[in-house]
Amino acid sequence: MTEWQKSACILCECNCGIEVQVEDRSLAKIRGDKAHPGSEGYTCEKALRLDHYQSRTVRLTSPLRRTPDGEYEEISWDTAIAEIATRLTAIRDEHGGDKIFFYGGGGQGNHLGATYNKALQGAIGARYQSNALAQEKTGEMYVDGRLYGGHTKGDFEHAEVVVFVGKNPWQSHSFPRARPVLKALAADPERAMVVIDPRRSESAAMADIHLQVRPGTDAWCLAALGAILVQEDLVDHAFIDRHTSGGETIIDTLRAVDVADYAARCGVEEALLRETARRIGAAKSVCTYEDLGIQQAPHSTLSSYLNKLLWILTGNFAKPGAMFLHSSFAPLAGGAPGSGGSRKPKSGLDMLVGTAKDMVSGAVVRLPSVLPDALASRIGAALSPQAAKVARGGPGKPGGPSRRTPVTGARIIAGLVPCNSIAEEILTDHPDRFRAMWIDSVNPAHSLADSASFRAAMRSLDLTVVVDIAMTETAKQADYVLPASSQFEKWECTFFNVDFPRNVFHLRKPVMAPLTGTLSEPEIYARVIRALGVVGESVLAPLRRAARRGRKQYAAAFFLTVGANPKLMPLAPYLLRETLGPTLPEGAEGTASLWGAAQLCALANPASVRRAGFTGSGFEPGDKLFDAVLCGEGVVFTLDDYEHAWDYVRRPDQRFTLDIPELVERTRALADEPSSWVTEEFPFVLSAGERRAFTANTIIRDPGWRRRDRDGALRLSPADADGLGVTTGDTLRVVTERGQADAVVEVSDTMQAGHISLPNGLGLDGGPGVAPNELTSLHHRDWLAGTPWHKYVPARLERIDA
Ligand SMILES: Nc1nc2c(c(=O)[nH]1)N[C@H]1C(S)=C(S)[C@@H](COP(=O)(O)OP(=O)(O)OC[C@H]3O[C@@H](n4cnc5c(=O)[nH]c(N)nc54)[C@H](O)[C@@H]3O)O[C@H]1N2
Ligand SMILES: Nc1nc2c(c(=O)[nH]1)N[C@H]1C(S)=C(S)[C@@H](COP(=O)(O)OP(=O)(O)OC[C@H]3O[C@@H](n4cnc5c(=O)[nH]c(N)nc54)[C@H](O)[C@@H]3O)O[C@H]1N2
Ligand code: SF4
Ligand SMILES: [Mo]
Repeated sequence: MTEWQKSACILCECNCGIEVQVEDRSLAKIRGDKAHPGSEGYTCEKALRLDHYQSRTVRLTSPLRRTPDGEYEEISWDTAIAEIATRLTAIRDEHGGDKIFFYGGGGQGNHLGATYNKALQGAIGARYQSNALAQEKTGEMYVDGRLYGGHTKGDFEHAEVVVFVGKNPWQSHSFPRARPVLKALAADPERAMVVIDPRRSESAAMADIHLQVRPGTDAWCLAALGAILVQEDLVDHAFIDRHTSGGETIIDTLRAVDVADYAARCGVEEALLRETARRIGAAKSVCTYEDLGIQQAPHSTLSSYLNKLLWILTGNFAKPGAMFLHSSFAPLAGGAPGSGGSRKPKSGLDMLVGTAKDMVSGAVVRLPSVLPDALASRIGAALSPQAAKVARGGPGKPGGPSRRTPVTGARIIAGLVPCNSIAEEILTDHPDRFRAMWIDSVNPAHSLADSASFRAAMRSLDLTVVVDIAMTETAKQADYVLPASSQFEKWECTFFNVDFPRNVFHLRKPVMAPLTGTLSEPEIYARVIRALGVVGESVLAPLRRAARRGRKQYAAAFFLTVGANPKLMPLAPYLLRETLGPTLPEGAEGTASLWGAAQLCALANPASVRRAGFTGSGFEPGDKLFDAVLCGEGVVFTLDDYEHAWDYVRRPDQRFTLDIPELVERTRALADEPSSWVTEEFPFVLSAGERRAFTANTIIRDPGWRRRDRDGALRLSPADADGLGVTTGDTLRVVTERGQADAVVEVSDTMQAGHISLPNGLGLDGGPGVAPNELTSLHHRDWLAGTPWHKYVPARLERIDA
């Protein structure tokens, strides 16, 4: 009998807990894990086909080096690491470490390696990075940062009214046990589900109210809903007075909106908009979920703002069924959400160093005798001036510092370069252009707008390194390809921990040995950083000795070492891997960075972590939390009550800051702006990249995994099909300003005339379907966040026989 081993699904950010039986390196049996505190046994149909990822993927088994004739040759790990380290060093010395750009670092299921990716950035002096969040979520992050300084989510399970904006949770999930929660919502006559989507998606088909907007017009729809709330006085004035500031200008702006005109602009009956706003205004609890339908469409950031105003104006926060801010185990992006109250860490480490310093100055622990004198004296110096201050960075500047990219001056949000700007920052002879790119756990030559430009950008760089399990579209452009162990062959986790009042973190154990020739990311990064030779034995040896004496000694030694030498801070995960790692179970060395994350989490959310059962003083709660997650099961790491959501607001006055001048101004301007961007040449709106039953970005490359829609059909309305004289099964050519592709047609009455849709993640290795970003352009992007208009690509359709 093979045993059931615990793991998680890696196909979307829900990371549902699963149990698997392994036979012959295959995931022979898979079932939902009933004991998992987040998913409680639930999975969708995709998880049951994860073996297509594990054993039906053509895996990389050796580091590869590109030869001058464009082929790839196998080289040893030692050669690969040595050559890459030499070339990174040379580029840093000639152009500066900030010219080495980092893209990715983790996917839907794997963020452990990202901690070490960050350490490599620190080791080489990189300053610019990005990942997929900067082509979907940075607009929302900008608004969140300005409003309250954290990430919000909704209590869908208990809400009376749920509003999905450009979100199809039946297929894309994004919250625990999505389908049972949606079914319960739909079945209950006392509750209501509202879906805003130009398409009658699976979720829209179950909804009580479907606002079938014209594509790209959500800003008008949401502004009209807000306007009705204001004009019909459905606003929760007590909430606005008590919990917000600066609301007057946006409320006045909404009062002036011509609802009838905006209804006409977005193509929804005014009466239906009024019914919707009244339902929202009357409900005991409302929560919303916005996703790609607005985040990858025109006015994306503005729509995020207007969407959030709906639940803010009606006081739907910090109560059952409403919106909440939440803790996080570790931040997902720079300056990201998730620490309680005013104790906003400048960076995680600053804060922990502060605690170590507080502990030492408060004589809670004594300076470890194992530290050499020289180090001890530097610590002494570091201790004196601002010991306590470091621990409390105070409330964040709204929206974070306004950093810009070096060549095009694009706005950097949450530390991420906008994805559509990356190729532009490279394909130039500007002296500040990037010279090298490190790419891990992502497939940007497939997933970023305008694939042709991204390929050209990769080829023009002095060095590109790709870390992946497979020879992807991106790997095929790289100078070096490094083979990673799969997510079932190593310790893994994600930082998609966004729940409340119970938040769950799941560190997974490997369920089988690594495939021969592959390495885990923590090991790959440790080897590269070692080869760079940036940290000497004089730092590492004392920490190793401290680790052998126990966690308390180690904690003090570690944080004081880092505190005394701030240059080591960015390397902290590496230091942990090299010094605490050896004391962990064999093969688990790479989990050492999570000890640091657990410490930060415990320190940032002291009461919530204590309520979750991790008690004690100083570094004890963090230690206990780390030991708990090492068991390999989902762990509730923070426990709150609904009103504690206020503790996560990062404002000195704990109020929401409603006035975001540039967005208020643009809200006002909507009255006179165009609400359609198609042309005579490209009259259709193509949504390039819909989530369907069997899509999962490009995580599973074997087309055989799709039970339905194998070819990834081009969906279009019966009216358009008639107009073109095509029927299901025919092939049409989709032409955009950037490219063209042939696609198999599916006539579908879920589509409105003029709107066509292709799925995401197809067209791999010459297999079935269209690679959507062969059709998208860089300049179609949000005016504020630079996020792409993947859902709004002007296109035309041509008959192939014509
Ligand atoms: N099955 C599956 N699930 C996934 C993924 C996957 O690849 N496959 N990927 C995961 C990831 S990375 C993400 S980010 C999420 C994304 O999850 P979603 O955002 O739910 O996914 P999409 O299907 O891309 O887009 C949602 C809806 O936006 C609608 N839409 C298109 N244009 C507009 C518009 O102008 N306005 C409005 N209001 N709606 C519009 C589409 O019709 C679609 O129904 O899904 C996650 N879950
Ligand atoms: N046109 C269009 N473009 C889109 C979208 C859209 O809707 N339309 N959606 C966008 C969205 S929301 C997202 S999130 C992105 C997703 O796009 P990307 O962020 O590029 O991510 P994936 O396509 O999921 O690629 C994941 C990669 O990780 C690799 N991998 C799997 N396991 C491991 C591992 O353990 N280690 C390593 N090193 N690699 C591993 C896989 O082989 C794969 O190459 O696409 C975006 N692009
Ligand atoms: S694809 Fe997402 S919702 Fe489905 S089982 Fe996997 S993690 Fe859960
Ligand atoms: Mo995504």
